[in-house]
Amino acid sequence: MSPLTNKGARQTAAITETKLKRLATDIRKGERAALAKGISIAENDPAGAAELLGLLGRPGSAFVVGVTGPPGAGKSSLVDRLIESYRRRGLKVGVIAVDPTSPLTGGALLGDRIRMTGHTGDRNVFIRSMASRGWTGGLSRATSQAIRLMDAAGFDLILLETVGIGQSDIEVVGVSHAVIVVLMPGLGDDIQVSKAGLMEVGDVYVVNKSDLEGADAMVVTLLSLFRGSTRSPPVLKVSAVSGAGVEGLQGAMEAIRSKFISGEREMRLRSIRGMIIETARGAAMARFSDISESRADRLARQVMEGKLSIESAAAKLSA
Ligand SMILES: Nc1nc2c(ncn2[C@@H]2O[C@H](COP(=O)(O)OP(=O)(O)OP(=O)(O)O)[C@@H](O)[C@H]2O)c(=O)[nH]1
Ligand SMILES: [Mg+2]
Repeated sequence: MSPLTNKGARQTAAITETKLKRLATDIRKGERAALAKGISIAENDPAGAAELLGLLGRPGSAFVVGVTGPPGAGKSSLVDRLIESYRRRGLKVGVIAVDPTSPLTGGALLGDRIRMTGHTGDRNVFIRSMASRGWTGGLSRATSQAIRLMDAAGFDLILLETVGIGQSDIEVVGVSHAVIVVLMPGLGDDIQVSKAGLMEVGDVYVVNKSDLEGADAMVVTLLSLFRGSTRSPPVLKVSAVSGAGVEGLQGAMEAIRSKFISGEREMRLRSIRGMIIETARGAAMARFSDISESRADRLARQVMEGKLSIESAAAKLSA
């Protein structure tokens, strides 16, 4: 049974309904400790999270921006810059940094924390790292729920950083209203960029590290890629380190945000659609992880003995 509908398990779980109600009230008041607790529930107790979100009701008005791109492109540094400029405009900013567990990007957790510590004393900035634990389905659901919790807590803008290495990492940003794809000079040929699906998801493309050689060439590569497509998203050159071009990026994002504020249906629908998909994906993955190893062993023996095909065994296992 899906953990999202497992009411029986709820009754025996640690968090009582009274506590969840109090938590929902505190989250709506914007209390940080309550929000942190709510996100932990989203990470560890899918049924509790579903109940909590049910208590919180209709979504608020947070504008959700996904920030994705290859490891080390400068996403966290740029997020840090964006926090600064949105704070100057008086917005309450939430950040979810998804920490990949891939050995390729090991140490990202520490990196994210270090690069965003400038805001630790600011009550209007809430930064949360979520470990992917190599389990994308669960991550998708928890991420999507964390966004809704921050939204309920009154954040105006939520930045969601994910590493765009694989399709599933990129799909996580499908819950956003707008997506910034962060690239950098010398990333290699266009095929590499388009293969990861990054060329489809971005509303704004950033060539970060413009202080380094090769930024112009990267911009030219991107523009030429879009010439063959039906879209022509902005391609901006930025240096998160020097701050050059950050205002331009901010301007491009504000143009998108003002469409969102004026009630652009498509953008809202896209995010809700993404959240439904990610939550369903999470539930499916959770169901899958319940699959018993011993059943798989039994099925393997039947396949070996020629009694069953791999396909029918897989169908039986996932039934
Ligand atoms: N020269 C230069 N270096 C930069 C710039 N922006 C970021 N960096 C450096 O690039 C490295 C990676 O930056 P991060 O912001 O951690 O990149 P990231 O994309 O968040 O990395 P992961 O989360 O690990 O994928 C750090 O050493 C930064 O200091 C830039 O504009 N110019
Ligand atoms: Mg990062």
